[in-house]
Amino acid sequence: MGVVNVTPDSFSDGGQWFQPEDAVAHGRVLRQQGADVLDVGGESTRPGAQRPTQEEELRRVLPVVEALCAVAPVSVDTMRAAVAAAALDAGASLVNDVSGGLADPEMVPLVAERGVAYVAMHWRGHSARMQSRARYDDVVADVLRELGERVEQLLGAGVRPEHLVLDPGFGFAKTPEHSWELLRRLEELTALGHPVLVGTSRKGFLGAVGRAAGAERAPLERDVATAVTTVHAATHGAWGVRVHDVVATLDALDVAETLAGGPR
Ligand code: PMM
Repeated sequence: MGVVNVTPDSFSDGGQWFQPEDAVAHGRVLRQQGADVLDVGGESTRPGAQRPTQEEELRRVLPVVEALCAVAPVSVDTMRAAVAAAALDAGASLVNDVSGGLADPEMVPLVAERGVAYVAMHWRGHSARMQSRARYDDVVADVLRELGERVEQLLGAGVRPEHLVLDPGFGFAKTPEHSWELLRRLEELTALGHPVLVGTSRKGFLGAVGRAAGAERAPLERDVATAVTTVHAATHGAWGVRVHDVVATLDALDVAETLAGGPR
């Protein structure tokens, strides 16, 4: 899944693709590079971010979704049911909701009614205050339990089990140590019986590795570390990865597959 952020302030690529024409051009490049799905989002979820209005979010994502649907399957990265509905009307085929249906009570009924694929991410509140909620007894067990509650609500509302994808939400109400632990024990997350999406790309916990340990590597310099986590995800049960650098991702996966004796 290639990331297309139509935002002025995303931590990972803030502002680079804020103009619709730049976002569309970027999406086309990611598709040519091999992305299976393009994930279009208009709200930055970095810690402390302020939310755009619904009108502003629609203004950002709709033209980009419309244009990119012609070149690839598109998912819309939104917590708002009205934005998801408009994107589905414009041709999107998947809803990626970082709140797992908790931010907008209309989201779960919408997804059930439309019968579309839905990514439910583990979430404990909007970005402005999420890091104060990074408290767990056992992060993997707690995330599994809370995602299980989301699954129950979604299935109860009529979402078909085969349409559900789960995501542990790396960096969302998680300290770096929580994210590392979730990644280490990724296979436990498949216990709920749904495909698992992994979104580690350029996240903060990858900013303090190698010679940057103790310092902070800039988000754009985290693609090598991301590629390593991608190979780990692919070999530990993940269904998909949400990434900014599609070339590095596919190269890393190709190397891992070849080393494991797969086809060349
Ligand atoms: N992370 C971000 C945005 N959307 N969606 C899912 N399903 N999983 C994630 O981990 C996730 C997401 C924030 O990262 P960005 O600013 O690079 O888009």
